[in-house]
Amino acid sequence: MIDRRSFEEVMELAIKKMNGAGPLVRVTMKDAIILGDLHGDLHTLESILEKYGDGHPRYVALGDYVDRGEYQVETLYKVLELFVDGSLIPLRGNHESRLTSFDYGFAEEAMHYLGGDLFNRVLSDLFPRLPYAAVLNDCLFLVHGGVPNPIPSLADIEKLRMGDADPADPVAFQLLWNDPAEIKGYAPNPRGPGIYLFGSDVTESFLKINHLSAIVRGHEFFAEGYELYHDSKVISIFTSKGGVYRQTKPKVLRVVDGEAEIIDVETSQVIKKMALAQREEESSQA
Ligand SMILES: [Mn+2]
Repeated sequence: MIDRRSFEEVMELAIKKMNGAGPLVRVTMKDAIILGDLHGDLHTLESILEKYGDGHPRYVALGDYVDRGEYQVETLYKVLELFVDGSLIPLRGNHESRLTSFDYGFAEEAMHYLGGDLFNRVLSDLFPRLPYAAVLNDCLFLVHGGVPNPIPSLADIEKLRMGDADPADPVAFQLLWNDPAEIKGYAPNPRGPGIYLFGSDVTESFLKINHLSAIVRGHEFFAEGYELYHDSKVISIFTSKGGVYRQTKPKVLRVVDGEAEIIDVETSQVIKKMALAQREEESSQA
């Protein structure tokens, strides 16, 4: 188990590094590995690191590091350590918030291993500094949940206020909480008030106005570790077999050479390969 002082040290370094960074990260990576929800599954994270090594940067993680799994504090610690050394960009998930921490296990584990003061700093100083979304290679939109209602531009997302312990702005909140569905427009999401399901036309418009080719997100559990929505324009990735997710086959998404590959973490098998349309080329040909 990590001692409090080591955790505090890494957290302080991470907070310092996040200071002044905005809600939207723009990043270019030649060979990127994208991780879905980890939920305290340290073993899966470690096996990914073993297989794909480090790089600067190499990984983007879509949030939900804590709650539900067996090693929440250690998983968060590892994520922060990778962020500090420059190999991983951590986004914020809906579980990086006090709205969830007290109901799904993180509060209990963190109070036990870190103590109340440090746990409170995680909630008030660390989680609120995590970015809401990233754009990878000017092509992919990476986010924990999905497209908010009404459809925002990237400029709208860049203007979101950072530092909310619980994202109060409806756009920020929905980026972390919304889910895709095979519908048109928006529908109320059974997850709760202020949360929406977004349809294929929403995805199309969002990608079009922002000149992007696909959305990669986490937030939903699938036993196979992934799901494709909206004609594969929304790729949902799940990377945990911690706690209640024991039966999952965790996946990562590798983005390399203009292709996105869904890879099974345990077998290293490429399950699906998708060409990433270059929006700019398309429009210049039109
Ligand atoms: Mn989630």
